[in-house]
Amino acid sequence: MFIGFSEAETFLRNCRDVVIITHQSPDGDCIGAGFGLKDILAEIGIRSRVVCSDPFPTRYDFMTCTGAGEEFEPKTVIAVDIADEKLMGRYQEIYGGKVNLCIDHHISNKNYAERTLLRGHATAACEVIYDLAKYMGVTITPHCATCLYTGIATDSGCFKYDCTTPRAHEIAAEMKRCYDINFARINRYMFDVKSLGRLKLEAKVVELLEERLDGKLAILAVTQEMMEQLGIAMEELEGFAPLTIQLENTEVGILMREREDGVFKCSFRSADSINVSAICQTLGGGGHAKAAGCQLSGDMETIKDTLTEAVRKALEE
Ligand SMILES: [Mn+2]
Repeated sequence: MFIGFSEAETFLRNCRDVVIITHQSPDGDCIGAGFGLKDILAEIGIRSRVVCSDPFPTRYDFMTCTGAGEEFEPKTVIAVDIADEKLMGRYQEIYGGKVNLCIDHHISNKNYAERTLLRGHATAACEVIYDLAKYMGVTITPHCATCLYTGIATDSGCFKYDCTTPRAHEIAAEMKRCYDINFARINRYMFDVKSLGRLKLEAKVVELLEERLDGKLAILAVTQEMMEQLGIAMEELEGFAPLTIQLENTEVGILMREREDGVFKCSFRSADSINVSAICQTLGGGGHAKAAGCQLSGDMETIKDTLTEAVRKALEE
């Protein structure tokens, strides 16, 4: 059932002992939404704990520094930024079919929760949560503001992607006025700072950028073996996908990352008008029109051919 702010407020004010689930391969938005919501619940006297199937990458320490929360038997389950229960990873076994409230901004949301607060055109789950907190009149602490700002900044590619709403800019402006948030430091950490291994990997990976379909498709595939050779963790490849559409004339870019279990996580980016969410849906995935993903297992070259065929069809439409 889809609900509005009023029902979401009533629900939050009456819930207790909340577990907040963030999606696997956590990003700035789900971490910001999780820890921001934890602060908001604390303001209204409700304890909560943030969980994730994967560890939170260390570069998000400035958000996770408040701690995941104490141990308790949860009475309420809230999912943030999760369009599909599958994205809960190992927590799907525990909380699958038991999510009481989902707060999300993915138009592809599967409506799996008891109640879903969906703003399909919001930049980030953090934008929805900020507006909800404002609606509720809850005090937003500086840490909470930092979390929510980071989610909006990261999901909008630093206010660069099409998904960036006027509201996202307004929220950033409100935050600049009201809180002492170091936007420059956050964005430098989120977008510019890289390890030496990462810079070297970028150089190496650019060598591997492969043009297909007369240059309209660019594929970048990184195997586990390459990651091992460079001593780099899969999480450090976050943010690589946009690199694929820096190539001139490219319409669609795909970053393929091999997980430890051999499954390739494929992150699609659209340079302009091709809807990559629609392409990913034909491959069992989803996402946004300009940034989407799917997961495929099998031989790397076969997967590349499958992806190429799917993109070729989309280009012909
Ligand atoms: Mn998001």
